[in-house]
This record gives sequence, structure tokens and C-alpha cells, in this order.
Amino acid sequence: MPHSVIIGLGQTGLSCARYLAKKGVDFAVADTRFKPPMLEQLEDEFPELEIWLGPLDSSLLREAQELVVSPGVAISEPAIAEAMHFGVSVVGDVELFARELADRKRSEGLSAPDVIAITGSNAKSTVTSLVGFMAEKAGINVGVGGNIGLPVLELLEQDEKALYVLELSSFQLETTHTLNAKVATILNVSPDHMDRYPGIVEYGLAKQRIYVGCQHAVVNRADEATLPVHQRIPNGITFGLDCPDEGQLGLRDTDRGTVLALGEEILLPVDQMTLTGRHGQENALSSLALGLSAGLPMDAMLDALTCFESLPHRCQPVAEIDGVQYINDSKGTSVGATVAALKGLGPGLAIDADGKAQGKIVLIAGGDGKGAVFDDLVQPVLDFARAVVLIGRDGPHIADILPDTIEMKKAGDMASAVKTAQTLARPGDLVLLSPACASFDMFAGYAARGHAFAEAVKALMPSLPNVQGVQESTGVH
Ligand code: UMA
Ligand code: ADP
Repeated sequence: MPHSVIIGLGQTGLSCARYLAKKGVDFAVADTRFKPPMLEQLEDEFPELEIWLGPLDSSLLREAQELVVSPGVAISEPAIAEAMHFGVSVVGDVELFARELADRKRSEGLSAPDVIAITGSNAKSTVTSLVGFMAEKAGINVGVGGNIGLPVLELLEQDEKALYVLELSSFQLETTHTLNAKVATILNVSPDHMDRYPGIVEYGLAKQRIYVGCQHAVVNRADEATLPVHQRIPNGITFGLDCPDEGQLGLRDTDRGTVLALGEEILLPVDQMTLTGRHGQENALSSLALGLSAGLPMDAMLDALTCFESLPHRCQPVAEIDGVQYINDSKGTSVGATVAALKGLGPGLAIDADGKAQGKIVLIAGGDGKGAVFDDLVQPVLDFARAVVLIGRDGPHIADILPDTIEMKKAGDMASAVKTAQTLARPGDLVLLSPACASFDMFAGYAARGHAFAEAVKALMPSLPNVQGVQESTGVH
């Protein structure tokens, strides 16, 4: 019987197989699918390997000493739960990574690399890449990976790093036991993946595991669910959009306009940052809190904020046509993300002489809701939207919860959604694709959905030379 069984043969499973092989651990691989994505590659690299495909085999799992479970597989799967019941250890790739660093710390002491660990329902990828960029600006050899797209064990294949910045999902944290990060944060908690968890409590508790053994916890003052529940906060720096107390990060209104501030100290006017909107300011503040806790120099961090290139498909401007802006927020795959996009972008639209908003948002939303309840969309839609165009499987569920006072139209595909939005929008408005849903009912992933939006916008104005976001990354969601 093999010592370890890797469950899942996607990116994570392949990285675990390579890692265990290097370590000389005897392992088998199992995947519930008959044609998992990395099968051919695994067979090429490990021709002798025992590979089990199809429904998980309880006896294989029960007799192993350790299961290395990929994030796409829930540990509540009956065969895994049964193995746990019989005392089999269950870990994921992030735990293997953490053990490796702990071994290095024991042998190398202080020179071993530190970890900044980032989770949250939204803004993880933005904050992870921004903190990575801040570290680069400070001249630190940094590795950035995790849920953002590069399995953590692949980071160990790169040259020696001084710091790792990891984006971790609740799925990855379920199987992580000894992370012991230097700095850890839950950026925010709002319902997501409700098709995988019994409720928000269990989802939030999975995220809480990020704080296990950390030296500094960074928390969001506006979101109690980000506070560590089981540990006391050691030297925690908080962030929020309100005026900060001494030693905390927040916003201040000054004669230079709104500024990022550390206590009373003015750090940077927000209009000098590349990130826009209220949520962009929040992401800058959380990144500063993380960097400060990890000991990054303030100058380098502020410099990074003035030239950080936002990630594609996150509130990304695509074009302006007839006075209407078109914004691609295809990565808005949960209700919380779309609420943040509406609240982040809505207040910045044109204001008339009486101080009333002139510009409004025409929202394109809908898709695979992952079991979400959409009620939290109602107020921001009432506050900032002129109309909503509904797409995808759960578009009708969003229509059900919105009041009749909001104009709503249905569209069968992205091209007609964008055309419909164009007819609804007035000069000064913003057409926002922020679906509050995953994309799999209509697209291969959020990036494909964002590209379809950008193409549809381009089609409104065929002579437009460069429409952003038409050819970019291939992220899925
Ligand atoms: N699957 C099966 N049977 C199996 C194994 C997997 O049906 O036996 C399915 C899963 O249900 C899932 C898909 O295969 O639909 C991929 O699962 P996986 O665990 O093999 O995924 P990887 O290719 O290893 O990619 C994972 C993360 N995927 C998931 O958590 C689903 C990637 O995050 C991450 O970038 C990668 O590891 C590197 O760390 C993606 C994601 O959607 C982008 N994450 C979710 C999110 O951000 O909301 C959590
Ligand atoms: P994640 O990796 O957690 O999905 P991203 O950085 O990819 O996060 O951003 C996803 C979406 O979350 C964005 O498209 C935007 O709509 C929304 N968002 C960005 N910043 C915030 C924030 N501070 N709070 C809530 N939602 C946000």
C-alpha cells in the first residue's frame, strides 16, 4: 500500500506528485474523473505510477497513511471522511509547502523565507499581486502563488526566495494545519461557494485557519468576520476606509483631498494611485497593512501604489463610446464582489449641480450563482443602477429579488447583453459587467466571459483601434 494518496489530478495534483517523488515518498494518485486534465503528463513523467480513476475507492484511502487532497475535492466526500475517521492524515499542497518551510527554518534559522498569507471572499488576487509588487519594489526576491494560479509547491522549484506571498482559498485552507505565516489576513467574508459549504459560518471557519500560528494578523475594521476567533491578535494592524487610530491604516480627508493614512501620518493622496474606486482604496490599505507587518519599507510600498497595473477582468476599463464607459469586472463572481464594484464605482459618476448623481450604472449580471442568495444586491442596485441586464442560468433568480422599479432586460448571450445595455445607457453612465456569478454555465471561465464582453463592446464600435481585455489571461472561475 502506498504511503500517500494524492486526490485530484489537476494543477495541484501534478505539483504534489512531483514534490512527493522528489522527496522519495511512495504514492498513488486518484481522481473521480475518468479523464482528469493532467493525466497524460503524469503518465509521461511517472510511467510506473498507480493511478485510480472514477469514484474514490474507500479501501485505497483507508489504508494510506496520508491523503493529499486537491482544493477542488471536498474533504467531506464520504470516502475521505471515512479515511479521516480511521485516523488517516488529510493534508493539501499548502500544508506540504508549510512543512517544507518549517524544515528549512529548523535548519537555516532566521534566513529561511517568510510567508504572507492572504484569503478573503474578494480582492485576494489583487492584494496578493500588489503585495508581491511592493516586495519587488523593495528589492526583495519574492515568490507569488497559490489560488492566484501557480500551485505553491511549484514556487519551490524556482530560485531561492526571501519571501512568499500566497493567495489561499477556503478550499486550500481546509487541508492546511501548520501554516505559521509571518503575516496572515482574511480581507473580507461574504457568501461564496455556498454549493460546497453548509453555510457562511462553516465557510468563514475554513478561512479562519489562515491565522493558525501566525505572528501578525491583519484585520478589516469593517468586517468582524475577519477577526481571529480562536487566537488573540498578535500585534495586528487593522485597515478600513474610516479615519485611522494611531498605528492603523485608513483614509483621511485633507486639503490635499482624500489620503491614505497611517494614524495621523499622511501617506499618499488617493488620486496618485493607479487603483480606482473605494474598493481600490481598501485594497491599497490592506496591502500596506500586510507589507508593514512584514517589515517592507514604506517608500517602496507607496511607489508601488503609484504604478501598479490592475489585473485584467477586475473593474477593467474597456472603452468609452458615446460618453458611456464600458467596464469589465468579469471576476466579480460573487455577490460581495459585485456589491463592492457597484459601491466602488457608483459614487464616482457625474454629479449634477444639486449634488445628485447624474451618471448611473447599467449592470450586466447573472451566470452560475454557486448556490448564492442575491438579496445583498438590492440596495446597491437601487442606489447606483439605472437598469440591469440579466444573463445566464441564475439571471432569473436575480430578477426575482430586484424591485419592479428597476428596469430589467434579459439577454441570451453576451453580444445581445452588451447591445441591450447600450440602448439603456445615457451619456455619463457606465456599463458594468459584474455578474455576481461564476461563468461556467456559458463560458470556459471568467476570462473567456471578460473577453466576450470586450469583443461585444468592440463590435459596437468596429473602428475602435485598441480595445483592452480582448486578449488576456486564461483564468477560470
Ligand atoms: N475535480 C473532480 N474530481 C477530482 C478532482 C477535481 O471532479 O478528483 C474537479 C473539481 O471539482 C474542480 C476541478 O476538478 O471543479 C479542478 O479541481 P482541482 O482541485 O484539480 O484544481 P487545480 O487545477 O488543482 O486548481 C486549484 C484551484 N482550483 C480550485 O480550487 C477548484 C485553482 O483555483 C488554483 O489556482 C490552483 O489550484 C493552484 O493553487 C481556481 C479557483 O477557481 C482559480 N479557485 C476558487 C476561487 O478562487 O474561488 C477556490
Ligand atoms: P479574488 O481573487 O478574491 O476573487 P480579485 O482581486 O480577483 O479577488 O477581485 C475579484 C472581484 O472582487 C473584483 O472583480 C471586484 O469586483 C471585487 N473586489 C475588488 N476589491 C474588493 C474589495 N476590497 N472588497 C470586495 N470586493 C472587491
